[in-house]
Amino acid sequence: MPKRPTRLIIDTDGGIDDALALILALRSPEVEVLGVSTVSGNVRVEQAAINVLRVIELFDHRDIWVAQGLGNPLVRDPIRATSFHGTDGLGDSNLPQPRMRARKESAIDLMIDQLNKEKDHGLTIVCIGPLTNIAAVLTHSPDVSGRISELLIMGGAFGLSRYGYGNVTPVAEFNIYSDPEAAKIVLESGIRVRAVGLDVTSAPENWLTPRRFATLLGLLMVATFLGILLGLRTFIIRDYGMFSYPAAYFQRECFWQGELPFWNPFNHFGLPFLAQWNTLALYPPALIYLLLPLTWSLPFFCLAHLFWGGLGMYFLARDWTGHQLAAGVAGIIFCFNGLS
Ligand SMILES: [Ca+2]
Repeated sequence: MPKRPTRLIIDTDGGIDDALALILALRSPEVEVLGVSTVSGNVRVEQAAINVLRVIELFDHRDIWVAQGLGNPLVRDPIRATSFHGTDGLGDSNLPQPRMRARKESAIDLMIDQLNKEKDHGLTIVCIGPLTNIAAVLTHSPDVSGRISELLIMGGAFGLSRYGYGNVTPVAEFNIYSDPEAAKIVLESGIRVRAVGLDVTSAPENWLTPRRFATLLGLLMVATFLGILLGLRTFIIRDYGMFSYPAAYFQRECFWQGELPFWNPFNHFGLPFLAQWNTLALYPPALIYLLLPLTWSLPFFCLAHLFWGGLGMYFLARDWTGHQLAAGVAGIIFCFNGLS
């Protein structure tokens, strides 16, 4: 007999990742979404409801109830993440405004009603925003906690993996940081909680395997440097021909006249990014172009510099991904990026 889909309520603060989670749940045969409650967090609670309705209408799931929960954390002032999620919370995606409306009842009451109806199997509640709403449910109606079969939380940073550090402060993750008092109520309530923290959600192997990473970088290289790979273009155009040669010439002359040109604006022709070349005179291998004829010492210096940079990127990427191929592609890309 096919397994009965897990019935769940999603509690969300309306950000981009929340929309993706909602879409995944709507499209998954393993779960049945009964309702979506919104909470203050990434965006205001009203905007979160609008965002949920936009997604639900897009996927034609008008049977699911949507209701607003609490508009502020239990004790503190809200913090938002619109700089990350866009002013509308959905990356300013311009999805059409919804025709459906959120339910008039509070999401807290609807969740309590829904849980009271679930005498046999219990419901799973998935919280992907701050835990304000669920804390309010447990405070107003503690007896419903027995009808929550599982509470799944996307939140926290538990230091269990090398990625388990905070994204608001070094130790605090956004959802927990937004309403720590609510988190305390929920985590101490005794209900079965499974928390998926940044330890898991930030670990690159969970979203991009080294093989996919290498494939993406490889495709990027082909797309970006097609002309160079086909021999139709040379890469030594801008940095070498237009900027670095005159800058190096200027540096070399200064050097031989006993001056280090760090603050001399003539050395970067009024182009602030070229100021980086100033400090190159301090880089030990730079001695080669300061001491020897520029026509061959500067290209040699540039290529060696990129080679060492690429090698550094290789070791860094190998350390990050533990994957030789991905690290090799990253190293080559780094060199190409510097060459262009
Ligand atoms: Ca969220």
